[in-house]
Amino acid sequence: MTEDRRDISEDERAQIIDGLLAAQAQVAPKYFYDLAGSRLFDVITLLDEYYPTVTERAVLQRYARDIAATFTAAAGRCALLAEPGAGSCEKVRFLLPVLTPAQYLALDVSVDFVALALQSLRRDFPQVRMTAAAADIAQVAQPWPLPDDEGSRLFFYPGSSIGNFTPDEALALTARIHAQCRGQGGLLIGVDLVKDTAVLNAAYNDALGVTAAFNLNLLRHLNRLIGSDFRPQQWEHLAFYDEAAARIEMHLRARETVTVRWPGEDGQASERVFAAGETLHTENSYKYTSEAFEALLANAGFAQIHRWTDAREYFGVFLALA
Ligand code: AVJ
Repeated sequence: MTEDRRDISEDERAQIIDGLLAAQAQVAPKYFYDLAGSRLFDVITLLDEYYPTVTERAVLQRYARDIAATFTAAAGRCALLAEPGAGSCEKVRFLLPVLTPAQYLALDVSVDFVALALQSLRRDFPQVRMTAAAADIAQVAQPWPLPDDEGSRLFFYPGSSIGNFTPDEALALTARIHAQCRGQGGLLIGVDLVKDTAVLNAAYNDALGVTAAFNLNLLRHLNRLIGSDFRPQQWEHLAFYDEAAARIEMHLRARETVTVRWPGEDGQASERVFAAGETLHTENSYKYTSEAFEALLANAGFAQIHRWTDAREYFGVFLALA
């Protein structure tokens, strides 16, 4: 792929600018993922310090058969396997051979990227009908583009992407998924678990500085999206675990006084001054205890919850049945 431009709507532009002007400046973590950002995230998943991806993969690989059998026993044959934020569609490869759904639907903000991934997935699993559709599941007002299928649905949400939502938002999202199960089927979701603070801090402060580059790359993406003039060298990566909130916070901290400008419309602010040390909050990554996440799923309406983890209990894979 040579192009990584995604035009944003007036709404999204206004949201970004509101965030830059807020007392605690902030930007939504979805803007990490331009082409360079997606590549940098792929490198993060290969780092020694970043345990979530390898750990989840190991759990899925080891227990896929068990997970599929548990689902099928409760819900019958899977008619639709739907994956929000499917991206490269790599993790679903563990499920497809054992779950054998009639249909696989990959949802993502970037359909082009997913459509490409589906090409090779189709070759490996020709018996499954596969479609890609555009959806930003963070937009609560937008309906998901689900087919008018019948039978049981399994929603697959791996990668602990749920950690980017606040616990209240996570509850609303899983309740919405529960409703979309229509009383049968379920949700298979990967969640990063609370653990030793040093392990968590290391995962977001890697020795090679890849996470720092990933964080800083956001500024270049913003420059392209809204025409701002952020200079990455004026900012530094900051990531820390807040035990009370059970979340990693990522920020970009101004190394000096920084004035950021962007083309404004009449009467609207078109710059923000950051004092030295002031930050732009770029991400929250919530961690859960198994008990807390099971309680959240139960509150979302799910009747039965199963859990698989690694030996260190670093990462949880939860199957919540409607
Ligand atoms: C893709 C949201 C699961 O929170 O660990 C990795 C993103 N940020 N390193 C995470 C991320 C910094 C990641 N998620």
